[in-house]
Amino acid sequence: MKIALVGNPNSGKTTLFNSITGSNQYVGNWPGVTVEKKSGKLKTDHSVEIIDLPGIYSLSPYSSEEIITRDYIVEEKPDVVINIIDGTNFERNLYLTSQLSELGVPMVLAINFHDAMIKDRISIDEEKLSKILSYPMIKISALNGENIDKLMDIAISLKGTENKRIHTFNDDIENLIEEISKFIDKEEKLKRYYSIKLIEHDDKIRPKLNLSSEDYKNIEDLISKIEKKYDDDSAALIADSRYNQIEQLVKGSLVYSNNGKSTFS
Ligand code: GDP
Ligand code: K
Ligand code: MG
Repeated sequence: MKIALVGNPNSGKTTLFNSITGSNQYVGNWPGVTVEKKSGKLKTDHSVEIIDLPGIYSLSPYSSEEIITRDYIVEEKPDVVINIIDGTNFERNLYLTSQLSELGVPMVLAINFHDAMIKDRISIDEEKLSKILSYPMIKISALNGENIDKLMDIAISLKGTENKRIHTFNDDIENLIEEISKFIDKEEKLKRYYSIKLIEHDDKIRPKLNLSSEDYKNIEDLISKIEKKYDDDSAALIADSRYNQIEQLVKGSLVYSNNGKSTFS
């Protein structure tokens, strides 16, 4: 099976990758670009391939790293994604998590830098969070190996499970996604992803869809209606909605404690 490591730059992907693959590594380049491609075999089970994907902040196509990562997940379909999160920058890292959850791949959230979180007295209410996020979640330290074996056990156990998405937009945008999905001839669980990409005016997605210029005109008409109603650009509507949800989520579940007592279990 294939497990892909996905996360923001400097969230600890390569540290984790090195720790779980040891010397069983292959380094190359992604086709057509000079971005490094790293894969390897899990030390404890050689039938598990690990892919260290380029670090990214979002799945919007601003860089070749972002395009490589999203194309890999959508087209190569790893069995499981480990989303590595820098626990000391939790809120910022969750933006990518929100986007990743649209890709239809089972996912576990590895909240890394647990050692640094303890030092900084940052506590995350996992129970509250996992109710809303509906993903398994585990605090790890890629640097000192804490909970790495448990993380890999969880990841392996997720193969073949249903992926749940995190985010629900307001009714107008959900209806828009639904309407645009009807134009998209892709497997059911990816229609939503492509539909959101079209709403974001992500042109890099166009070659992957078989849409006529008439389709595009109809889609654009649907998008314009919502843009007029909210007097905002459609990509901004999508991004703002994600940021707002994450802000609410973090408000109720992230605790910065400086009273000298750690609240970790
Ligand atoms: P990547 O960009 O996601 O591949 O991140 P790296 O694995 O290169 O890690 C970035 C930096 O964070 C390096 O200096 C690592 O040593 C450090 N790092 C990674 N994981 C941890 C951790 O769990 N705790 C601490 N304290 N540092 C870490
Ligand atoms: K790095
Ligand atoms: Mg790296």
